[in-house]
Amino acid sequence: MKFIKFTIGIVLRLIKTDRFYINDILNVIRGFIVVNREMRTPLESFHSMISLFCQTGGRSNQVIHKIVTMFSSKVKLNGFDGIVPLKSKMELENVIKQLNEKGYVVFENVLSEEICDYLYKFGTTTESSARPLYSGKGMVAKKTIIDFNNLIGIHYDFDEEKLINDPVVQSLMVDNSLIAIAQEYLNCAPVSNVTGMWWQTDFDKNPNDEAATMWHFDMDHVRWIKYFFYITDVNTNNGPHCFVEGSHKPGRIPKNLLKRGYARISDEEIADSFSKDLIKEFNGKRGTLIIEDTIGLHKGKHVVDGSRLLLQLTFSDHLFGGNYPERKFTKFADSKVEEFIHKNPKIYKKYK
Ligand SMILES: O=C(O)CCC(=O)C(=O)O
Ligand SMILES: [Fe+2]
Repeated sequence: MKFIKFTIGIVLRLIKTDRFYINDILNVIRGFIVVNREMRTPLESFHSMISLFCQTGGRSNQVIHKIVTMFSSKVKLNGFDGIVPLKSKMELENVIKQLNEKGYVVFENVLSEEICDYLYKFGTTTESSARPLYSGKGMVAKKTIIDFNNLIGIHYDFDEEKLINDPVVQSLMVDNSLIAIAQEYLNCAPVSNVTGMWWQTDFDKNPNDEAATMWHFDMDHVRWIKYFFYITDVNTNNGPHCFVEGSHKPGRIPKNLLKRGYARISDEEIADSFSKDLIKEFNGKRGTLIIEDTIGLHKGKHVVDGSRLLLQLTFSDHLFGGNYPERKFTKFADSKVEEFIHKNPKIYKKYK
């Protein structure tokens, strides 16, 4: 009942305020029809979701998400044993509580030394795309194995298809604890979405908006959660991930920042808008996991000395959102992973 009242309130507000809203709402509805049929979101629908977000201070995503959860029941999991040390249901609930309140939770030593070594080796021996951000947009990324003595970009991106077919990354993608947290936080079946791993380097001395080294909120899906794993030790100089505590909640991002739309925001603007104690910088050893709702304001701090390797997994509430290239599992880590993926098409529907 509370939800129905809340939804009607929001819808009335949207309709009352501006005719433009109605177009956006219709575009989003059309987008859901198309994405359910074709696994592809029309660009106007995606833009309308972002526009509604900015105009309603994030409340529109809450409403759309509530509706999504009505059509996507949780999956049945075999407990929540996994890489995140959750000993009881209460510990799981505490993680969700902190995510709801603060927008992030940090766990140290989540990845073992062996896994960190393995992923570091992957990161130093596999080709990645070095984006030549320094010379402007439109330049083509160069495929290369990173050479720390001869850097050619501040951001080296690994191929997603390669990552999802790597046995270690795949085992994380099916990890019970990660899926349980995503499912409880999103309150629906979590959909495995963008997986990424990249180097951030000190190649360029200035913060760069394309490399996510400036403050921003993500808006690729309706609701989602991201897992950031540090694969190298991270200190204040080599690109710690940063987040504004509580900024994931509707209404918390100031209107003057939202008015600019889906744009990058400077340190000064953040300092002017939020008290110092809310601006978090996560320094941590390799193996650290940051779980975060990146609908809130965040950035990877600009690297001034050294480099950082980070692995990221995303779970969203729906495929509605930005369109990404099709991905395919071409091999499986082992028969258990394969069975889990096949038994849970709701989670892995993005993949062929
Ligand atoms: O590099 C980082 O720490 C932030 C990356 C980011 O903004 C994202 O993955 O959404
Ligand atoms: Fe981001």
